[in-house]
Amino acid sequence: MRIDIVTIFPDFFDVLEVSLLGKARSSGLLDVRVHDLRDWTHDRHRTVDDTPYGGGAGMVMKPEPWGEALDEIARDAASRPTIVFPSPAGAVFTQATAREFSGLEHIVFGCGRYEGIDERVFDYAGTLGDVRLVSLGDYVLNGGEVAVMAMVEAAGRLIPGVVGNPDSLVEESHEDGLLEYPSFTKPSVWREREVPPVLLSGNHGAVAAWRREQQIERTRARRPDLLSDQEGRA
Ligand code: 6GU
Repeated sequence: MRIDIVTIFPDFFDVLEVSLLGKARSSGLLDVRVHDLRDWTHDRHRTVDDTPYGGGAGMVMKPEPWGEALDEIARDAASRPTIVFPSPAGAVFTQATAREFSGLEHIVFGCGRYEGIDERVFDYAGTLGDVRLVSLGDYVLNGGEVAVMAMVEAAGRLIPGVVGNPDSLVEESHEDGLLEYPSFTKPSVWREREVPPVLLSGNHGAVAAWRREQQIERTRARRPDLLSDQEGRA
């Protein structure tokens, strides 16, 4: 899978070199290329923003550097990429989105800063690829960089071969629409706290039933919205 990231803070993505994703990159499963948006400016100050038409606070990212960046990155691509703009005004990113992204051949992420990107860029990007505006959740970040990091990690770990044991992906929170069951390891008693006895029983059926119960109970207590989503699906 190829991922291009366009940002005014390329150093921010240095952390993609470590851990599981770093390994996936060096083994060739993931081809991540980080680009500095200012490389597509032509003035001495490498300007990427300007004041908003109609007035108001803050600055807006100029369309020209974005247009040149997208031309170069998306046009040299073998096929139409998916072009993702992280935005608090986008559709919420979920495990289903991560799964979808993990199956794509080529994703271009465009990280906005300031008060946003000139709206015409999204429309132009649609001539080069499939455009998606995606939000991490209902809160505001200073820019798209942290959101892209989260999306790359969530999607990247679902690429076959990136996570060592594929079984560990199956029983995770959100894969079946429920939160994960609680986990315990040795010792069986720690600071007067006991591991639930059923987990020491050796009865695999009883363990599976208890874990399912725990999943449903925690989801009801912490994320009742997920249970109503499921009823909607049934
Ligand atoms: Cl994707 N971008 C920004 N700037 N803020 C956010 C977000 C994205 N998702 C939640 N808040």
